[in-house]
Amino acid sequence: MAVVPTYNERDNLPLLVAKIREHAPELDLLIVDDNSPDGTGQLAEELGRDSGGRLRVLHRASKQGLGRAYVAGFQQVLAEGYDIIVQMDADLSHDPSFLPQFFDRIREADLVLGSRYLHGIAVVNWDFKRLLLSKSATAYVRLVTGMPFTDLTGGFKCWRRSALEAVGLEDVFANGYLFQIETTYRVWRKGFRIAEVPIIFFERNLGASKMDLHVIWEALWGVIRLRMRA
Ligand SMILES: Nc1nc2c(ncn2[C@@H]2O[C@H](COP(=O)(O)OP(=O)(O)O)[C@@H](O)[C@H]2O)c(=O)[nH]1
Ligand SMILES: [Mg+2]
Repeated sequence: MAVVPTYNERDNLPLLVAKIREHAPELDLLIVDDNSPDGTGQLAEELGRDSGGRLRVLHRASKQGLGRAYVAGFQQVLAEGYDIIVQMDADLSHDPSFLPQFFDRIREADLVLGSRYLHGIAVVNWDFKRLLLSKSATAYVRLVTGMPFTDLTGGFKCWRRSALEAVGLEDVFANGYLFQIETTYRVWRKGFRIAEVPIIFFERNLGASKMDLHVIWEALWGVIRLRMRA
């Protein structure tokens, strides 16, 4: 099962679904749409009708952020009984051609993180400033939390059910990049097996990013808050 949050991703969603079908034909999809003004939710419904039950949509009333969308989506797929759960963005930054590597690694791990920095730097279409921000963020998180991973703000991950249950989704407070850090931290602290696979991250070509300065502040303070609660 893959959980994919969307907000105004009309141009990207059909391409994403086609690529997932190509690289992971068995994968079910749950689109979590926050009532996108551009009609992504209705488009997802249409894609779902052609999918033979493979693609479903969770409609939410309003935009409440990435973290809240994931919490709702994860809770639904856990209740439905799925054992392997992928999370990925809808904007094609996360290329479905990497999915087989996640499925391979999850056989001996509880959580697999897609990393842009496992072998050098694998990001396409980022300027130096953006890269520096991302690299510094991971360095900062490693320093504060002690987690040893090479990319801690990425959102391309694969969970084993037991690990996702152990996150304690109802207690997750983060919503932006911190959401990615917090969920990994919560299972790392409990001793779950975490592996990394190399991915190439492609900055979106279509649509607009929803991340803003607030999200960076949330992450800066939030990491310290995470550490203090531990
Ligand atoms: N449902 C929902 N999805 C969101 C929200 N904010 C971002 N997303 C989705 O989360 C994914 C990552 O967001 P994006 O804006 O591309 O973040 P960036 O890659 O860090 O610039 C995309 O698929 C977005 O459509 C939100 O408030 N609600
Ligand atoms: Mg993006």
